[in-house]
Amino acid sequence: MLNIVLFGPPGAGKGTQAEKLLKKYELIHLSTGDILRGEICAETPLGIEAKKSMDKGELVADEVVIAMMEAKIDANKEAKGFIFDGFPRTTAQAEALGEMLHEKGTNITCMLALFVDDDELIKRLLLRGKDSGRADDQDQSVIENRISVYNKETAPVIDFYDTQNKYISIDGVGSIDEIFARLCVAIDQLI
Ligand code: B4P
Repeated sequence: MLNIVLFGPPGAGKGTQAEKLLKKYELIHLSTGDILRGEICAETPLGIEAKKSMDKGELVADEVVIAMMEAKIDANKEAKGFIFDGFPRTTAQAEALGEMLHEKGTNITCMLALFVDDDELIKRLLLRGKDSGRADDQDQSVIENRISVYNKETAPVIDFYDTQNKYISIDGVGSIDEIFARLCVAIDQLI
């Protein structure tokens, strides 16, 4: 199986690139952000609880996200592989994902980490906020909090995969097609 962790700060282009990668490599796209927004839309108890954290730019509790992802992996037993977009976002999530995949006889192939400077991230997210309707994209202080949460809680996940020799850094600035080409070169060297 080809199992990719697509990683990067908020607005780095994870969701954008995941859409293109899943078509080329025939993978199942699991975006925790999209799944959580689906729960909010459906007004489920999980969604109502998650919204409180997401609107402030904070992370949703590890146990909630881990259980949610395990159910999604189990529901896609025939998958050729997965793109994990926005997950894992903490070292605890990375450890749990490793155990889940190990139990299913597979593991993470690589972490592709997109790097984009903070000014560009803020610009992209405010632009998306104009028509996305996402509360977390509309307020610059919430965006800055998301970036700060990323630096504190999420960036350490790089070390987790680096020690396993699975970490690959990718320049996330440029056109969407240029960045896609960089990601494909990295993946094609592994398969
Ligand atoms: P996510 O939905 O994962 O959202 P995101 O990181 O903000 O960005 P995304 O990846 O979707 O956007 P993209 O960069 O593609 O998370 C939202 C919230 O959910 C989190 O803050 C947290 O509260 C919660 N959550 C999610 N996962 C969690 C987890 N595992 N644990 C706990 N909580 C979790 O694109 C951004 C914009 O840039 C777009 O408008 C796009 O068009 C534009 N763009 C993309 N590439 C570009 C390029 N090359 N040039 C110019 N613009 C570009």
